[in-house]
Amino acid sequence: MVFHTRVALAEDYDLSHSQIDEYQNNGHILLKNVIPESEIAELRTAVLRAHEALKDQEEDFQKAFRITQNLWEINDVVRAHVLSKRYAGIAAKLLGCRDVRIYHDLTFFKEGLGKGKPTPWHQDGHYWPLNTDGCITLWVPLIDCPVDMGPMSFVSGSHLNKDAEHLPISDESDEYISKLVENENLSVAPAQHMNAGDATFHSCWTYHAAASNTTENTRIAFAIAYYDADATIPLQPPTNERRAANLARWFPGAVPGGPAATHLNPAVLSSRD
Ligand SMILES: O=C(O)CCC(=O)C(=O)O
Repeated sequence: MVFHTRVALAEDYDLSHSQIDEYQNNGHILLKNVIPESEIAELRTAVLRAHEALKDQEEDFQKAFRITQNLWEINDVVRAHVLSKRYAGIAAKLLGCRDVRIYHDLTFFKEGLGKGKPTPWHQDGHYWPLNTDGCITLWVPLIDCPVDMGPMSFVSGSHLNKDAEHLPISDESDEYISKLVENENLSVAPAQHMNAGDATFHSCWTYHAAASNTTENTRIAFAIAYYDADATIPLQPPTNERRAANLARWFPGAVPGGPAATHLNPAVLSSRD
């Protein structure tokens, strides 16, 4: 079974030049069938199991979603996906770098029946403690995700600024970005239906949000965050408490000015299988 998983996950994803341009211009893209269909059910089971095992570390973000992180450390199936050259190959091509490293993985459960509130507009860059803008997140629903389940919306081109860098995800970030969108007439790419296994990729600087989940089912989504494999740890101390916490958690032992490359951050494309 594990052998079968590795073969499917090693298959290259056929990414066109125009898709790479689209990502680089907009800071986000939706790609179909990123997870091979044959692998979705097994990954979903593994993610649910690993999430349960990490339940005592679950965090609830203002009722918008519940997360657990780094499932790949405790589950072999999740690890095979997180270290898959298929997904990392897409991330590296979109970023235009030779290889990517793992920042961390995470679940994003949004409750159904409207209990899962809207995800506020925010910029992930507030949280990333790295010396590079080459940061990208793959976000994939593990069940079909119609628009009323809360797939993400993005502001196209917003990855070219850091206007909301000072704000963590909150009502304040939502209000701040909503005003920017309105006042500057920014281009919002509305959420689109995603089948299980379709994935969005977004830059850590792209404004993004999601609506409430009004379906009967919990939205089960999984994400893998990658960055340019040659990134370093900034020389200056982290500029906010969340970056400081993430530096300690995801880069244990890394030193200011040194490579962002601890045992938790394998370079996926150059690793041996
Ligand atoms: O799942 C969500 O609603 C939000 C996800 C998100 O903010 C992210 O992947 O960066």
